[in-house]
Parts: sequence; structure tokens; C-alpha cells
Amino acid sequence: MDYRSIDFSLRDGVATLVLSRPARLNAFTAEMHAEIRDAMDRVEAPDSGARVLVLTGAGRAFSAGQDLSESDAGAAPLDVGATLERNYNPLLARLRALPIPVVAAVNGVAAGAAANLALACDIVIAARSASFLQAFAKIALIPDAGGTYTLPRLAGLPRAMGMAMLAEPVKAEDAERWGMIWKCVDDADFPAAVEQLAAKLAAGPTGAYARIRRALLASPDNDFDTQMALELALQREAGAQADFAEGVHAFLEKRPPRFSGR
Ligand code: T3D
Repeated sequence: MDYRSIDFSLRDGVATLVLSRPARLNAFTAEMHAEIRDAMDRVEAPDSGARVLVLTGAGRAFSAGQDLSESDAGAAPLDVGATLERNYNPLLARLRALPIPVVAAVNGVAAGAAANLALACDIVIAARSASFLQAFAKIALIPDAGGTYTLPRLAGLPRAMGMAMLAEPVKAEDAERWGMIWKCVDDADFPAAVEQLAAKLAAGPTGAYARIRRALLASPDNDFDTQMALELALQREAGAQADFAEGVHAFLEKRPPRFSGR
């Protein structure tokens, strides 16, 4: 498939998907969703070699969320649920199930569904000039793309409620301070920081990362005993992987590990 709304590359284990409609701040269209589905097929292919997926935006924005020119049905009522059903919900579910880490490299404003897409990623790194905007209330909608699940868990209920109802941008450094994202870095350092982060994850223990994600995402909904049982099961699996043996050998031999991702 030829891409018009995204760019995609896969090199050295790093899959990079760039939302790329800069004149519309990379707003999501049906075409962009179709291209993302195609790129995700490539990432998920068993022989893809992808060990980390980086999502980012072209130009000055990460993405302004849904392209509202596609949401204008004129006088007819629009089934907004259909857009979620067809596009956003499957995408979010797919990212969450991906057996490799997903990084949101938030280069600029992330609004609406794009803010929640970014916040659902495993690691969110943002340029200092970036911001997160729950724009939905401005157009009389509610946060979607997992926002009502993610926001209270990341930021606590008072901040989630404020962000959702007031629809004011949250600066990247506030998002970091509130514990919503991993890190905010100066704009000049952002490209190198993203590259280093992606390279580190691509060389890491991929299977352990997938199990870390499963355990941490399950945690808020589990009681202590259930979580301990989950840890036990996942740790047993992790301990049976070649990467665990390599990690231990490397430690004992005082050398850096060479993880294969298996
Ligand atoms: O089907 C459904 O609707 C359901 C799905 C819902 C999911 C959602 O994501 S709902 C939320 C949709 N997003 C928004 O409401 C955000 C709208 N955009 C903004 O609030 C602002 O653009 C930003 C705060 C993101 C950035 O502001 P600023 O001042 O830096 O840029 P700008 O001038 O507003 O935008 C630049 C251009 O991008 C402009 O076009 P122009 O005037 O240069 O021709 C603007 O119209 C366009 N643009 C920005 N956001 C969107 C958009 N065009 C279409 N859809 C957009 N979401």
C-alpha cells in the first residue's frame, strides 16, 4: 500500500510510524486509519523483526485528533460511535496487545483522540513545547480512545475531571510533573532522546517487556493476592526464556547482555 497520510519505516528493530498530514496537524482521517492498519500488519508480521514501535507526528503537532471535517454530516446526525468502533477502538486494542513496547514521541500538541492514543502507549516522551489537550468538551463530546480509562489512572480523578471538562491544554512539563508521562525533554534534545530510547528498547528483552506491560496494566484492577499470582505466572514464563539465561550469563561474565528478544 502506498501511504499518503503516514510515513513508516522499520530499521534495526525500530518501527517508526509518523502521522503525516502536517497542514491539518496530522488529524486522523479514514484514510490515515486504513494506512495505520496496514503499517500495524507489517509490524505484527511474525518475521518483521520489529522490537519497538515509535509513534510520532510530522511538523509542529503530534496530532489534533479526529479530522473534524470528516465529522461534519451537515443536518444529518452522525454516528460518532461508528468511528470509534471502526477505527479508534480496534487501534487502541491492537497497540495494547502488541508484543513489543510502544513509545509515543509527542513532538507537539496532542489533542482529542490523539492525546489519549499517546497516553495509552507504554512510554510517553514529549518535547517541552508539546501539550496534551482533552479537546472533546469543546465540541460537546466525551474523552474517547481510552481516555476515561487512562486519565484517572494516570493523573487521578480530580485532574482527569478538570482536563476532560475544562479542555485546557496541559503542558508537557506539567504532564511529567503529574506523573502522566515518562519524560519531557527540551525540544533541541528531543530527536536524539527518542532515537536513544528506541534503540535501547529495540536491544532489550522484548518478551520481558511484554510481560512487564501485562503485569502493570493488570495491577490497578487486581487485589494483592491476584497480582502476586499473576507475577508468579509471568515470572515463571520469563525465567524460561533465552533472554533470562543471557542476562544472567552477561552479569556473571561482567559484560553487557546481548538480548535476542526471545
Ligand atoms: O467522528 C468523530 O468526531 C468522533 C471522534 C472523536 C475523536 C476526537 O479526536 S474529537 C477531538 C477532535 N479534535 C479537536 O477538537 C481539536 C481541534 N483542534 C484544535 O483545537 C487546535 O487546532 C489545536 C489546539 C490542536 C492547535 O491549535 P493551533 O492554534 O496551534 O492550530 P490551528 O490554527 O487551530 O490549526 C492549524 C490547521 O489545522 C487549521 O487549518 P487552517 O486554518 O490552517 O486551514 C485547523 O483548522 C486545522 N486543524 C486543527 N485541528 C483539526 C484541524 N482540521 C481538522 N480537524 C482537526 N481536528
